[in-house]
Amino acid sequence: MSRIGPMYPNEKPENPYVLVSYAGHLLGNYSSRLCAGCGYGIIGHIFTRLFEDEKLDPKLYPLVIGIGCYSQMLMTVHYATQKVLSLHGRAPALATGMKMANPQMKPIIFTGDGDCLGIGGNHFIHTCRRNLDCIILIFNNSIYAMTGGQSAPTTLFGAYSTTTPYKMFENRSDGIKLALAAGASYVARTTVAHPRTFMKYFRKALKHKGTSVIELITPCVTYFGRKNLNNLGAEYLGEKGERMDTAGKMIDWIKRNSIRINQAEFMSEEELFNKYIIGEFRYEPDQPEYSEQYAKIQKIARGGK
Ligand SMILES: Cc1ncc(C[n+]2csc(CCOP(=O)(O)OP(=O)(O)O)c2C)c(N)n1
Ligand code: SF4
Repeated sequence: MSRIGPMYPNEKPENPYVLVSYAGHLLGNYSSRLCAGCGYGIIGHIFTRLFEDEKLDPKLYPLVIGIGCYSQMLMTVHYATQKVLSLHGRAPALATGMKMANPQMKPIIFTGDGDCLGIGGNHFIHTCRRNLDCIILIFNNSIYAMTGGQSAPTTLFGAYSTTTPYKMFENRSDGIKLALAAGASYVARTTVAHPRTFMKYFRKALKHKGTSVIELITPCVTYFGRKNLNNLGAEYLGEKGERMDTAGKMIDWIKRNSIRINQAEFMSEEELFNKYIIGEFRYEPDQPEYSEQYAKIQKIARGGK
């Protein structure tokens, strides 16, 4: 029988990645402290798979983790990963110090939309500006989840949250635009509904020398989904909505609101209102990288030695 659509290599029938997760290694089974249906479960699992398949050296690829619900991915990620938790929003600063102490390293930063674009916005900007060799994974669930669902700089216009009971009225921050303006050399956005795309971007970021920013749109069912309807942003058109109180409804909403970059070019601002543009926005592998430039300056300062 002929098959329509892309062909993928066969998946292994029994998933071997659970056993290399931290919880799997410890307990022999999957365990998580995340809510049922949280997108971080998907992300942690894909990351573990990438870590295992790419045979990453844990000492050269440390995880530098900010503060948020995603910090709980510690149980899901590969048991062998070297993990360091930073202060809220300060993971890029900590990663910069680690990279400069050992330039062979390529820190992988886990950060939330609130952590990265709110509290730690300044650290994010200057890491991108320096083009430090690291991977910044921004998990955007449109909310400050861990502290009870307050609105974040990324909260969509018209969304309900704990601190916007009469709807969000501020403009939202766009992490991709910020990364581009600040100077990161590889910038991409995808969602947990597109796991293969994430794997592709992550592998590209591993080979890239410079700051790679990958934003992942991910569902927080508990604080975002339960408070909002799936016609968010289309309410002004009078469409009836359904409460996004399950992972399925949220993932469906994320898919329907993700517009590929090449499609977005032909859409008006109104059509792109409250949408997520997904794809690769910049790939400049030849931009000078910070630790390499710093080494050259050190050599000059030491009289060429
Ligand atoms: C300097 C500082 N301010 C505030 C907090 C409280 N705080 C901890 S986690 C968090 C929200 C994190 O949100 P986000 O980064 O979006 O991650 P999520 O919980 O949504 O995964 C806040 C405000 C803190 N720990 N430190
Ligand atoms: S509150 Fe939201 S982000 Fe946090 S674990 Fe639950 S679903 Fe995930």
